[in-house]
Amino acid sequence: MIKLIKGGEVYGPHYMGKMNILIVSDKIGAVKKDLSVGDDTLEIEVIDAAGKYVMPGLIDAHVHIIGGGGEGSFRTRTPEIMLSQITLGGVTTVVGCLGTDGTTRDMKGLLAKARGLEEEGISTYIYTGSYQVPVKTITGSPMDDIILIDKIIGVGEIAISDHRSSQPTVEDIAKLTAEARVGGILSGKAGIVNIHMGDGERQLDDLIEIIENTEIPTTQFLPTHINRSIKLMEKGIAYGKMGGLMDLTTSSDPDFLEEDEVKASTGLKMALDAGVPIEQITFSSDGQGSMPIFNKHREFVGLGVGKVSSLYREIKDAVLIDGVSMEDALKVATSNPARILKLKNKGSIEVRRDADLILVDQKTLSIDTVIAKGKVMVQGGQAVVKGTFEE
Ligand code: FWO
Ligand code: ZN
Repeated sequence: MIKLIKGGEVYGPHYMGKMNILIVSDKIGAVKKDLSVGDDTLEIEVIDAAGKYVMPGLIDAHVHIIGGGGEGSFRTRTPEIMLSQITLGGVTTVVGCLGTDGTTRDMKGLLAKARGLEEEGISTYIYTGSYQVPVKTITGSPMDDIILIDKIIGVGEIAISDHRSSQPTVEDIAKLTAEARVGGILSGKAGIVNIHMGDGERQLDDLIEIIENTEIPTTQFLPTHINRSIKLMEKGIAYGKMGGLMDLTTSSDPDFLEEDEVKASTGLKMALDAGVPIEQITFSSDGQGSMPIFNKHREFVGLGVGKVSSLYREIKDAVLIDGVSMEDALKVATSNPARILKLKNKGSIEVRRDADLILVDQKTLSIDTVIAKGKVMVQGGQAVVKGTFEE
């Protein structure tokens, strides 16, 4: 019920120095240098954070929580995610989505899984839709889905510039984005449109055309997989410098690394060095999404599966390998997605925010403890809370 995290060095994600954190139920109750609780009859669980960094629990803004894939026919449909695959990666909030297959995977199943994961202890949201336009929804309208269904915060992942997209016109994209935007405005949500970027030549042109020719702001789009090729990474940086948001995918299966794919941690460094403001950059894992490889004739040749654990791995690599500051590396999966997706109680270590925290070893940066909504889910690097069917 009450926990005191003592002696940790806090990145909230801004560096706050040594602070003690009081957790009351599922919320952060206090963050203070010297924090002692007067009444010693109170049952307080003390967690020793000496030698640890304390950070906000990670937000993974693109996870195929009921599985995805199928691009190599039925046997390649990827498996649904289990709770500890999320928590062991330091992730305490996920946004679930559908992908290529919007037929055998549907919105009701996605919503049920999101509710299931919420019951198991983490925080979940979902995008309505899949790759396809018209958008496959629950109520029949993207706007109504966003207004009426609490967990739905936007539309996605809508595929463009990809041989698997439904080939939407610029007008199609503008109209669905207008629906998402007004749905968000009427429900206090982001109404974000998560755009799947393929490796086609048109790249971000459709989004740029909409931003230049309509009243829709750049912040309405969250284009992902920007680092899937060096060409798109460079275009993404130009898009970032005109104010666009850019989401880098952290899952890259070493066996199936596309020949010109840019590692997310490297892409982050490239974008920062090119002058893209850190606030416009996010990471997401594409967990349980398929990582299909097609040859130049667009024939399927192989398939990997995204992993949520890659999210923190790329944050760690950004710090240890690419020389990105800890604050900037953390922002891409904490305060930036929280702000962009309007997840009001998420993304930073502040009083009254949800008690989503991770403790990592200061020497190795490996994850030791994960707390979600005030409950210890991982301790000593082991999952102490498992999903319903995890042994
Ligand atoms: C990317 C999800 C892709 C699914 O282009 O979009 O296929 O439905 O599970 N994955 N299609 C992976 C690249 C970014 C490497 C998805 C996938
Ligand atoms: Zn995708």
